[in-house]
Amino acid sequence: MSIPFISAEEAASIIQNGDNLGFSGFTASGTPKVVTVALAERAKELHAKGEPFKVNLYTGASTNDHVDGELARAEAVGVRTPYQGHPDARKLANAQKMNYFDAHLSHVSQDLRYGFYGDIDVAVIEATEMSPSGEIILGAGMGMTPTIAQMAKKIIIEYSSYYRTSFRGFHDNYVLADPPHRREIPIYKPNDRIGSTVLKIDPKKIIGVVPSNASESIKPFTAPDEVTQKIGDNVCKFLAEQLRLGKIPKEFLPVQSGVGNVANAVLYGLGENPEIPEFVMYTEVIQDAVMDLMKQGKCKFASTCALTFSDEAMLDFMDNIDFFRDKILMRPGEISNHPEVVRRLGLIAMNTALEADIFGNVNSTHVLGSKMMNGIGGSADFSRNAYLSIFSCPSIQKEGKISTIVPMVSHVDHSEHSVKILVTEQGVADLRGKDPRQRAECIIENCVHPLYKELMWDYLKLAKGIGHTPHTLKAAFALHQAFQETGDMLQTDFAKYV
Ligand code: 0RQ
Repeated sequence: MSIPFISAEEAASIIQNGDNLGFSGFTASGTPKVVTVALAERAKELHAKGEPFKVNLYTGASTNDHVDGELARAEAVGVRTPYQGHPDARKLANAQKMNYFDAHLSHVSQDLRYGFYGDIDVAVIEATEMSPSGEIILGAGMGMTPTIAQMAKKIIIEYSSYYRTSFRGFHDNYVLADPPHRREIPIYKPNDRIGSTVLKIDPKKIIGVVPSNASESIKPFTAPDEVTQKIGDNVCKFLAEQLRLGKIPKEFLPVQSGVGNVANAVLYGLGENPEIPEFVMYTEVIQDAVMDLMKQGKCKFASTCALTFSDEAMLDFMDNIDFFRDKILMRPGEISNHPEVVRRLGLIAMNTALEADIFGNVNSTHVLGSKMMNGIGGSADFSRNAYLSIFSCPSIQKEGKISTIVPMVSHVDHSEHSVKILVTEQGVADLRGKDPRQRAECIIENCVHPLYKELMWDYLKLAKGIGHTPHTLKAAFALHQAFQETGDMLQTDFAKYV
């Protein structure tokens, strides 16, 4: 059967108000780039005529300006899940103009298949190769694509000519059977392939193919500054020490790393530290640093859900694609982040906190308890199940007006039970085997910025002797309140609470 080429506008015209849409990709990589722009235009035209038009977006993780940016600016988003990182989408979520709910990335595919969120009316999937029988080679990110392709009633393919070399062989398409029929996931080493290189789609569901030539538009990360460099050094020194002590096996363990500048600095640090042996990764995103580490021979293999390379690094990747063919496997987020595999492989998981409290609870998502930043992403999929879970952040933000270490976090994403090691540029707090009071002393001593140390000790004195986890509730958010009232946490006055 022949599948017609259609324009982005024609594709957008089949999407109805209230539809549930599933998009390919993970982070910006592999997401649609042209149909969503036409859809945002359509929404604006309908809104101008006074007609309602909103769609519900189900994606692998964050997207790009072509998806979250365009549709947020058109105020055309109803429900949105699971992770977004675009300033315009964030604005909409915080203004309560879209129904954003945050979810663990490993959960969303199965929750969709369980029927928790209804049907997928239309899927938009980026392909780099395609056969008339519906066999697809995906692009630089997998996300939830195998599940949405299976569930969608109608499918639009964005056929990308941007990828000038074949991506065949990088993907591991696999959909889990659902309970009560699920079996173990047969991944025993990060490079075990369990699925198919091609995604098979029922061609009867494909309503058209839209040509696209857009890049992922990912900017390179800024080079590590003094603070991120110090955090990276602290993590690497700690891991080297754990190896020496035999608390990490001498072969080392697979590494998972979040996104951002700190994550990049840690990875470069691993590359430079002669005590860290060659390693492999089992992770959800790989960024530019991993490409460099592969070229140096330090990182031997990476299982990931996406290649979140800057445009510049992606061109380099395509020029050297044969070098990377046996070193990278892309899997659906449900598999790259699956707790079963994370626990079995024994990952060293490294993720980022917005704030942490002196007892080891971590907030990765909400500023001052209510303003959504990006979402939990895959951080909890990994940290709860890792061999060793490390959280890091700078000890202060906004020129010292914010301490990222506080008496009580204003929102909890990772509880004290999932956080084994906390790292700032000040040092490392090893929380393993410590009771809450001991954890508080360890964190204040090692991680809190000198500007805030005395305040933290004052809080602990105020709460002394109160129960197992010493808190005095009237003062637990004193730093946050001082920031809201004066714009500076250093204005906290615990004398008020005595
Ligand atoms: O503000 O943007 O105005 O400069 O927050 O902070 O230090 O630049 O950190 O970019 O690495 O992001 C947790 C958000 C960190 C990210 C988070 C302000 C700060 C700055 C950003 P500006 P930084 P990063 C893999 C795993 C959750 C998901 C996850 C994240 C801005 O890492 O989304 O880990 N993680 N997924 O000034 C007020 C505080 C603050 C604060 C920072 N305590 N209070 N503002 N800021 N701390 C990815 C996926 O799952 C796909």
